[in-house]
Amino acid sequence: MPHSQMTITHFIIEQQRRFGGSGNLSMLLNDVVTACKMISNQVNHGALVGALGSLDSENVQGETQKKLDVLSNEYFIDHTQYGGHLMAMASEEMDDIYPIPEEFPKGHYLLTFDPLDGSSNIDVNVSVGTIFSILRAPTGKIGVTKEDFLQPGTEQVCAGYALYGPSTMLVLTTGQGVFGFTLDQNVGEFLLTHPSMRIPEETSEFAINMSRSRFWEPPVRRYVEECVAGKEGPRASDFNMRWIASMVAEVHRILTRGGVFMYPIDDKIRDSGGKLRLLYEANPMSFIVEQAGGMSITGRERIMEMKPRSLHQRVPVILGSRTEVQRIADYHTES
Ligand code: P6P
Repeated sequence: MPHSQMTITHFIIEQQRRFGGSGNLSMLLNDVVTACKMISNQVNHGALVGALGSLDSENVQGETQKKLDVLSNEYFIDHTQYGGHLMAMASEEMDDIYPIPEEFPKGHYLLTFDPLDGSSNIDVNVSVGTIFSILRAPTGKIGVTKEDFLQPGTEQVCAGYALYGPSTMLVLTTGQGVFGFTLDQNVGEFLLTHPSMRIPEETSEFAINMSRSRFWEPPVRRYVEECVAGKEGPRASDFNMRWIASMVAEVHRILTRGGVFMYPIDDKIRDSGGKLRLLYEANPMSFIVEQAGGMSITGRERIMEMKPRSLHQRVPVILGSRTEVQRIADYHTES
């Protein structure tokens, strides 16, 4: 079957046959894909289904929850808890882990996810996304605890995101490259449209929230100022800037045309460790970026090698085109 018409279901089964596997991961992934389709449907209907706006509740991050945040979280639970492939899941929207209920069979995996990342954009109709990561569940023990989720990013079995933009796309890796699928709304299937995505090593585009510049550490300030100085500056080249305030959209742009995304540590968020969460934002995106030939660091270390200390731990994130991220790492070392 020509690649352009290969469904994600067909692709997942092919990957399973090529790299071995019992089929549990394939079936779990298919359940995740269904959850993303359900979220896409809600997001695409926006105000038509009364799902926009905020609730008067806050999530564990202390952020006001959007109706779609809660709905998306419920879709993930409803479509993945019954299949028998998971022992538990963890979400940005839930304080504690969610062990699979007694009435359902248990499986070999743990699932972490941010069901609707960038949801502050939802009411202004700007792209948002879902991020997910699959880890191996512990063996040889009864039950599952938070500690079982605290695995370094290098232990991830699979990572992916759905981007609800002009088209809905799903991008994933199982450690053998990065593959992109576009949702054919008429068929209701994701079709393989971007086999083997690679991040260009060089770039002239950076993404950072410039309104925080007064809080930045010297290496970040130096890097951004040199980019802004353009042809007349030390880089002797002009740079472009983007900031969508939706990590999934930023990462997808970088996967497509290169770039650097930075949410570094700064004086204002130093006490909380950063802005983005390690388990269900930084680690899955780092797995994808590294598999596409890019680099993902905190500024001082490789994100995927960090040993998580807590379920909702926040970390600084600097990721994207290898040459530029390496330059930023060098500036941190020099300072
Ligand atoms: P700021 C969205 O809330 C998010 O977690 C990421 O998707 C995004 O990159 C970042 O925060 C935006 O942060 O401070 O610009 O609103």
